[in-house]
Amino acid sequence: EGVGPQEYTGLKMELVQWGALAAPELDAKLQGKRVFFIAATLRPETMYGQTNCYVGPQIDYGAYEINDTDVFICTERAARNMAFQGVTAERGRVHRIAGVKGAQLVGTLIKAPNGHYPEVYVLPMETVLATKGTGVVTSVPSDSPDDYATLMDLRKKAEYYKIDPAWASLEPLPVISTPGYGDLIAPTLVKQMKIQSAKDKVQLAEAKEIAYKEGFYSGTMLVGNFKGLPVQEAKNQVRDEMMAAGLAFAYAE
Ligand code: A2H
Repeated sequence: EGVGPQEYTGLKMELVQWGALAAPELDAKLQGKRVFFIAATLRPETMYGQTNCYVGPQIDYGAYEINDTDVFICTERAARNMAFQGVTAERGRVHRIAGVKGAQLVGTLIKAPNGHYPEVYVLPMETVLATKGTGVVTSVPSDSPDDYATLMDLRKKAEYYKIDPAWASLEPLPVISTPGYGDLIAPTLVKQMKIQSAKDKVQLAEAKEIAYKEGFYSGTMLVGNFKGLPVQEAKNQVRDEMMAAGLAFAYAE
């Protein structure tokens, strides 16, 4: 972060089935549309390892009409940015079909593009910022310490977080190997640094920094079409491949 725009990959996670708290209202309002949750990521090469997706339970989201067929679920802020980045049919125009709180989206089943697990559930994450990206964060617990710590919290206290334990049951998968931290860098760091929960902000920030640098500079792909390649080479190739397949698009802010 700092100078210049941040280049995200906007991942199109297609709706499979609304959770009980969003259906039947959204079902009715979005009938006949293709609906996508849009996750903003800086690590497109890790998408093979998605196990779930996160939204902020207190955050306001909307269903935005993008063109004749497609509707995106994200924050209003992100929808406006996209409308000026050539994502919408009509430049600058944002039409909100429905509003929805993050908490209502929890339990929704969506597709995970490029994921080994083809479908994943939407789960709550308290630390999602409404002011960054799309407000939707796809979860890769193998490579993101934040994603892993939150997943462990959710598993420990499923009832408190009002989730079905089955929604958080997919296991982290090896995606990238690094010399210093093996095949599952995020779980390894969380254990080594004795991080207890997603509330351990200072240690998690440090773990995030290590995982990002180590993964980028020393990581090797373990899966996918660029298996065996250094992450530094694979990253943009995976991104280009996903964009060409219509699974993702460029999103900057
Ligand atoms: B990353 P930066 Cl595997 N609130 O994607 C909190 N976090 C958000 C967010 C928001 N509104 N929007 C995006 N993010 C997350 C993958 C990943 C990410 C891995 C490892 C590290 C990592 C899978 N989650 O990010 O502050 C998204 O998670 C660590 C840098 O704009 C996005 O990339 O630099 C990243 O944070 C963007 O963070």
